[in-house]
Amino acid sequence: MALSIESAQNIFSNTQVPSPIPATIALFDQLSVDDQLAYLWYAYTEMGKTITPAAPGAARLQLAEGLLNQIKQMSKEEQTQVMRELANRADTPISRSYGFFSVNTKLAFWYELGELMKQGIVAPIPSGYQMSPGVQVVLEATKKLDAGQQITVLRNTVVDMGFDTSALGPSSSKPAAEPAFKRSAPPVTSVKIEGITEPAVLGYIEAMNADKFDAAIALFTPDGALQPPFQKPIVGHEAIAKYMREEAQGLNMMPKQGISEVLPDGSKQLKITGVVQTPWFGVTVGMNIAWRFLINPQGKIFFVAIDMLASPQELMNLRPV
Ligand code: 45D
Repeated sequence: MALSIESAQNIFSNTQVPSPIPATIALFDQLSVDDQLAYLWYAYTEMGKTITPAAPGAARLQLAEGLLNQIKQMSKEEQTQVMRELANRADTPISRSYGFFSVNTKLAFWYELGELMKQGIVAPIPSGYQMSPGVQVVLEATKKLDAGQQITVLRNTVVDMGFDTSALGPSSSKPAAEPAFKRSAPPVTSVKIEGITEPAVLGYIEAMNADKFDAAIALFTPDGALQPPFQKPIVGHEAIAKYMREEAQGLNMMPKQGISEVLPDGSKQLKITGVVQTPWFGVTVGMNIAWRFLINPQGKIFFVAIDMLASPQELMNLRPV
């Protein structure tokens, strides 16, 4: 029987527990635009007391410089208006430009805007703003999340902002090459995962920990797919490679343990849990995640899903099927 992505998505479905991350984002989505901006400001500054993102490098900031310079020159009212348009995903020139940014450029843009707000150059919160009770509800929900989940909520809200350019096709201007993140620690070279000996899996982690995306891609079948957290599968070598260059650079992957089962057709399904660190926060934030692999009888990766775990208890949730 040929493998299908639809069936691969369901491997180990009995170990999937609803994540509090989409639930928190759903609460956020119900807020008015001004409340959303206020929530992000309070959540970000509150979080900043314990963890702060690393400053984006000059090369990455340069990609957002045009928009940032325009915003710096605006009046406080105009600045607030631009932020509202971004949060509203409005179809305006600035919101379109932002929509073409890569995930990391979007984060760098807001990082810098946050700095300008702290310096009083950009208005943090609309003048005359009155906080609605809903903001407090989302802030309380956010406090209950662990740090890895909190930064995921922030990241996903930022990624969703700006005009949705996906229907417009690629930007007319050439996409900017994605600057590399500096690695905080030397990559782990020999990967050991309790309960796992599958070469494709060990090779995948080893390659990813060295940003060797071509080596990682070579482990996939040509029709293979990678499903990032809360997203649809990305199918085929070219699409996966593009995604990895944009979003998987500088990650530290520390798988701990896993289970592996051979299926009647000779393919294998494996579930591995562990911790991933993003270059934005380095060793200060660990994200508890699971990888669910489907390996074909020839030892190639047909499918891998990356899931954010609902709680640290899920690190041990490695039941078969
Ligand atoms: O609106 O095996 C202000 C894959 C107020 C690859 C603000 C992976 C106003 C394959 C404060 C200014 C990648 C899938 C906003 C594995 C306002 C693979 C600013 C997994 C917005 C394992 C807010 C990788 C700011 C994972 C500046 C799970 C917010 C990676 C900044 C996860 C937030 C990475 C930042 C995460 C968040 C990174 C920098 C969750 C970064 C989060």
